[in-house]
Amino acid sequence: MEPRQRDALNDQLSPIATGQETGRAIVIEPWLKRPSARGAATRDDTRTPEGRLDEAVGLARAIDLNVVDSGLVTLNAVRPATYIGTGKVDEIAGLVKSLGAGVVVMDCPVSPVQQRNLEKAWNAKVLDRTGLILEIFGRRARTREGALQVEHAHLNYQKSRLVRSWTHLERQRGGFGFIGGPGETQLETDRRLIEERIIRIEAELEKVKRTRKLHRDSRKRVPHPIIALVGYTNAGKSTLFNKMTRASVLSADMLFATLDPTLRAVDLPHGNRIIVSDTVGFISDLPTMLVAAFRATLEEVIEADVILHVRDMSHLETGAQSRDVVKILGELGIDAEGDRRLIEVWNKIDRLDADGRASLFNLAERQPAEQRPVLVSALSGEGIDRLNVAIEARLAEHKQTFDLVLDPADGAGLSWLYRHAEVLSREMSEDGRLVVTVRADADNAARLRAKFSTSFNPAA
Ligand SMILES: Nc1nc2c(ncn2[C@@H]2O[C@H](COP(=O)(O)OP(=O)(O)OP(=O)(O)O)[C@@H](O)[C@H]2O)c(=O)[nH]1
Ligand SMILES: [Mg+2]
Repeated sequence: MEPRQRDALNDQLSPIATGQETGRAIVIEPWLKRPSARGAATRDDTRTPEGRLDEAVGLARAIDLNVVDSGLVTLNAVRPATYIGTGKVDEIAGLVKSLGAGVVVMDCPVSPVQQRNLEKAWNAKVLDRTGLILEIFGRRARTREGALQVEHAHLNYQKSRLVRSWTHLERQRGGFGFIGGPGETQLETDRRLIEERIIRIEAELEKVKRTRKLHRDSRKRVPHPIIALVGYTNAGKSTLFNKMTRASVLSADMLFATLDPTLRAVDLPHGNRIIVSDTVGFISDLPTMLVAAFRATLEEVIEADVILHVRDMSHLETGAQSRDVVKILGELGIDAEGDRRLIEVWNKIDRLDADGRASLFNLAERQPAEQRPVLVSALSGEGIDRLNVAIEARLAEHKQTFDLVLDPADGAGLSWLYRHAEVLSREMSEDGRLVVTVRADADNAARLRAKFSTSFNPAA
C-alpha cells in the first residue's frame, strides 16, 4: 500500500487498519448463473461479469490495494455460510496463502456470518462491496462535512453488522478502533458507543447543513444559476468542470476521485454568469447509507438550475451506468426523464473511431430537441461551445424577455437592469430614446415589471 496521508477518522474507521501488510488483495466477482437469483433490482443484466470484475478491481485500486489476483466465481445459488461453494473457498485459501494476500474483496453483499466464516477460512480480511465503497469515501473526504457524512454512513454500516461472533478476527487483526474487547459486554458497550457517536455526528451535521443552506441562500440572492455535474464515477465530470471553468480540480483515472463538492463561477459567451458545481460520482449498488449521508452535499444538485448528466460514451457499459445514475437521481427526488433541467452530456467522443462518432451523432440528432444530448470531449474541449449554447438555452427557458424604452438620462435604471437582468441589446431610437431588450429570471422579472411599469415598449 502506498504511503498516504490518512486522517484520524480513517485510522479509527478503516477496516484495513493494519495498513502495510494488508496491501495485497485478491478480488473475487461472484456471478450467479440465474439472473433471477441475482435480483433484478440490484444487479443490471446488461452488465457483463467481466465488466463488473473490472470495476471491482478499480475500486480496490482506489484504496491503493495491490491487486495480486482477481477472478470470477460462477455459482448457482448463494451459500448461506460462505456465499461461494466450499471447493472455491478452499481454492481461494490456497491462493491467499501462496500470494501472501491480506485482503479478499468480495464484490457482493456479504453477511456478517459469511464474512466471519470466510475470514476464518482464508485468514485474511474480507471486504464486501459496500465496505469497500465506504472505505474509499473515508479516504477521499477532505472537508469536515464530507468526513462527517462518511463516518455517519460507516457507523451505520458497522452497527448493522455488529454481531458477537464477528469480533474475534477484529481482535486478532486489530481492526476497527472501537471493536475488540472480549465477550458480549464489550459488544454492548461498542453498540452503545456507536449509537452515541451517531447522535453526536447527526447534531454536527445538522449544524453544517444550516451553514450550507445559509451559503446557498446568499448565493440565491446573487442570482447566478447553478449548473450541477452528475454522473457515474470516472465519467469525466471533473475534467469537464476544469475545461468549463479553467480550474484544476483533481481529475484522475481513478474511481471516486472527487468527493467533496467544488463550486466555481464561469461567464458564458452571452454574458450569463453561472456557477458550476462538481461533486461525487455515482456507482451501481451505491450503499443506501451513503446516498442518505450525502443528501446534504447533493442538495446542490437537487436545487440546481441545470443538471448536466455526464456520460462516458466510450465505456462498454455506458447504458447500464446511465441507468444507475438515473436511479440514484430518482432517490434524490429528481425524475431524469421528465425534469427539464437535465441535459445529457455524451463525453469522451475523442475515444471513438469515425464510425462510432458518426452513429453517436446520428443517435443524438434523432432525439427530440428538448432531450437532445450534447456530444463533447472534456479532454480536448471539442463540443464545449455547443454545451455552453445548450446551457444558455435551457436557462433562458425559465426567463422572460422584455423590451423597454428608457430615458437616456436614466443611468440608475439602466444600471439596475445590468445588475438584475441580461441586457441582450441596447440602441438609440430615432427620437433619442434608449431601447433595450433584457432577459430576467422569474424573481427579477416581477421586480422589473413593477419598477419599469411605464417603460414597456409599445412597439414591441
Ligand atoms: N479520452 C478522454 N478521456 C477523458 C475525457 N474526460 C475525462 N477523461 C478521463 O477520464 C478519467 C476520469 O475523469 P474525471 O474527470 O476524474 O472523472 P470524474 O467523473 O470526475 O470521476 P470521479 O470524480 O471519480 O467520480 C481521467 O483519466 C480523465 O482524463 C474525455 O473527454 N476523453
Ligand atoms: Mg471527479
